[in-house]
Amino acid sequence: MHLFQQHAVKDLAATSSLIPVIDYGPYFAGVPGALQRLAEELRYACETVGFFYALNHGVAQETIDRAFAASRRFHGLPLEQKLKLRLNENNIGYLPMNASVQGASTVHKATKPNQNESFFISHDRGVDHPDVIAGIKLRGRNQWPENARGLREDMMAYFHALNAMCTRMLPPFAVALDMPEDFFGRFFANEGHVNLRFLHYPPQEDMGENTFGTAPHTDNSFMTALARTDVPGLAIRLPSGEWLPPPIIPGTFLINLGNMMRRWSNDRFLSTPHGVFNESGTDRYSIAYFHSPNPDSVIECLPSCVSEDNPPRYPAVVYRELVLEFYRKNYFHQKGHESEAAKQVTSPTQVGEVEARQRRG
Ligand SMILES: O=C(O)CCC(=O)C(=O)O
Ligand SMILES: [Fe+2]
Repeated sequence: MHLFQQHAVKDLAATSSLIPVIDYGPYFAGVPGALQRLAEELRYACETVGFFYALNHGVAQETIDRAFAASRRFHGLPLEQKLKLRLNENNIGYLPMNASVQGASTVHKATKPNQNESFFISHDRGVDHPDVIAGIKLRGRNQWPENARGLREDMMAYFHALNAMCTRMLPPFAVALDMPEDFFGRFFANEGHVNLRFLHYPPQEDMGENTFGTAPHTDNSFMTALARTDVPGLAIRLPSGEWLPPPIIPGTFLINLGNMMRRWSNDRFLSTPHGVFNESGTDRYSIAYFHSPNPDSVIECLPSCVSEDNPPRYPAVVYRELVLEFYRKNYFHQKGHESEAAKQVTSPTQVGEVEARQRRG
């Protein structure tokens, strides 16, 4: 029995309703008073569970469908072609199976590599982008497969739609934290640190209790917007310690807060643990969009979240440092990565072997 089963919620229907459905429609339409009402609902969701469903988010279903189709096309490419795009030092490109571990996570001690393959993209910078020319860390270029018609367009259309959605969602978060509504915007100026991750979980072969599609973790982002299909696998850890598989609600994104929101809010907002175990017997696809501040941002606990009795729990820090530390702990290819899980995967061919086994299955 794996962790999500051992500590499963007892009453699924009752606990599922703990994750609020938040309607962004009135706020996006500019209805007077909607920002304040939305901020109150958000505050409650962020303080009690750290996950919520966003309804009337403004992203066209067709854009989402095309992104899933593009992801399937990408993951259907021959492994050799995908391996040419292997994740680089900025964590952009293709992450094969067995090449990451939730090493930064304090939620659960992961000892086995993650059983998912992923394709990561960010802002589609050209060769002449000043940050590319200057070789600034975390400000590089995307890696695209050759001869994959329409893939770049469909993935970038989704990227831009989600970037616009999350940008519009910043003011209610600021108001929920008793800050001026334009507070967060400046930290996302000049291209925030944004990662779009197309995940594929082949049917999990190893059902061992410590083998996960994605081991339990918290995100390092400010916020994450997750798109899923109806194949289950995701579980989130409620403050009670019980694990809940959040139901799919059509027409919504499942949004969670990451460690940056927790840090900024001095632990007032939750960065809730979650993970994936794909026991569906079929392929699972999901798309995680991580919205985070510009890497140069200095993150310092908000004045509205500290007081004499509640001093800052975190020192001010440049966001880039936190990202690089997170990457080092989680990804085998990063310089300085050391984990027991990485030692189990000794040769690059093993990646291919696992892949071939899954294809057969
Ligand atoms: O695949 C999912 O449903 C969740 C993925 C996730 O948590 C992540 O990539 O951080
Ligand atoms: Fe996550």
